[in-house]
Amino acid sequence: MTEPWWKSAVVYQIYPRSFADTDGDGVGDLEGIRHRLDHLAWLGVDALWLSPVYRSPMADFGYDISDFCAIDPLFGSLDDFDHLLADAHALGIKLILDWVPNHTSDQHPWFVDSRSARDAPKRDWYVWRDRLPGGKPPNNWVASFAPEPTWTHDPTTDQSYLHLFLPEQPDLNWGNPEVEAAMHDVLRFWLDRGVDGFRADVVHCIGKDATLPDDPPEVAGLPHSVLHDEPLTHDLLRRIRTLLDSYPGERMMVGEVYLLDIDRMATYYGDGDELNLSFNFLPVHSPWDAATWRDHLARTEQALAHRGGWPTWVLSNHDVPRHRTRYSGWPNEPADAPRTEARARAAAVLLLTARGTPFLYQGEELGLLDADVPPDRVVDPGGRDGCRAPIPWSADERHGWGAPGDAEPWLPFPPEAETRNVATERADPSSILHLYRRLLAVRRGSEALRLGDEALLDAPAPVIAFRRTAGDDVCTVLINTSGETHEVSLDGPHQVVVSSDAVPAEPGAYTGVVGPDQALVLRPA
Ligand code: TEU
Repeated sequence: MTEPWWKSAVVYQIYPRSFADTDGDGVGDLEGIRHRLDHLAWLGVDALWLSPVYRSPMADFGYDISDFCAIDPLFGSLDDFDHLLADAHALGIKLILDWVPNHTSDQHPWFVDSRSARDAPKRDWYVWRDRLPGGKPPNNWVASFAPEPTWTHDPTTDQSYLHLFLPEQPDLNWGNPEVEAAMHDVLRFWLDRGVDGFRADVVHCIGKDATLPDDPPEVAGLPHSVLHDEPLTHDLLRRIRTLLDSYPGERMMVGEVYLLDIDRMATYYGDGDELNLSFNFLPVHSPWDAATWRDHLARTEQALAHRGGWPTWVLSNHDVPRHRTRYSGWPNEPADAPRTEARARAAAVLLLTARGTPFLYQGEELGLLDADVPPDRVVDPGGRDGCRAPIPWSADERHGWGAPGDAEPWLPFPPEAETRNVATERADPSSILHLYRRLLAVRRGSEALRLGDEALLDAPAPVIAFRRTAGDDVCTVLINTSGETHEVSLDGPHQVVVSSDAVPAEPGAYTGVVGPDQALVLRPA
């Protein structure tokens, strides 16, 4: 049986504002992505996920959508989108879109109608409640980004509306069948255009118990979005899955299920009839430490195996500091110390060899650190600007962003952009960019790495060791998270296929040790 494409694919997340700009306004656009497809094909990724490009007032940089079926003029037009999709497909690259089902912009015509009167046709498309006595919000839920109630009182109708995120992002009421039908129509609109699937934003939040019960006091300070876990959502997901499966070509959905509990997250795969994939965010919030990662590998297998669920792995995205930044900061260690790059390289080996679908975030293949964003350039209400800095394409001062006289990019560049940019790293076979490319090529050529079983091996405490097996194809992976050399004895002689810190010359023999911050992919000799 052939496995669906999304099990063996490597997905590359594009944050369009910061990827590549063609019109000189300092904000990336769809044409920018299209012009760089050759580079992504050279790198060897299988699929792209685009963060939202829909019409939006940009209160949350596109996650507040005022028209789900239009491209924001900042990014281009529907024609540009069709052109991008066709060119990506011509290169054999799939394309998935971000779908934001939990909320709209407060400027969306649906919400404009909803807030206009208590008997407005779309009143019930959103979640409206009376305040409690004393003017208190209807429940104790806490919004993301700021520790504020998830409720904003609207004087026009003297009721409050629910928003798990910004007040500019009112939550839809999926309990209303008209909302469900309208959001299915949005999926169909893009499926009919040919997209290969969706990354579904906070999709675990869409089903809501109409009584909206308080969060328990012991967790009541946490954003409600990381706690929300309602049975109703599973019914909604099954119907979404039926819709996706009614299209030819293995259309898929990966859910952003932001529950920091792998067993609860795993329930969103249903019995193979809900999400195709779900992000696993625990590792994103973990240190670079072998014991922790062995636990993630083992627990992920346990949680998903009995459901036939397929794991996902992610180290960075547009919501958290980049992993090279997170893995630095050891006492007295500056963020750009040599070890931080070595760790980022070792982490790339882990990300691209663990069993499951890896998601790369644009720029991690360059080893980027977060940008240092001075207070007068902060734009995100969630404090996430650092990881959203523009991609440096070249060594010159503008790094590929417009011509002299054009607008400055919307955020400052990351550190070291004179050397840590696409052109410079492409010219240097020892760069981390070339390491990612080698790993992607080895992965593509190995059934074991793409789809094989995974077994943890015994190794010294600071070394993560596992074996991937598919028939005769066997790959052993050793990842040293420490600054010391460790011996790891294997069953028989092995060849080094990829070393995180070296340019591959002739494949060398494994010497029985893994060096400081080094990761190795090995095959039996
Ligand atoms: O993020 C959801 C989310 O809950 C976190 O990533 C969030 O940053 C964290 O909880 C802060 O409290 C998704 C998108 O990825 C993010 O960019 C959007 O801002 C958010 O949904 C709202 O659409």
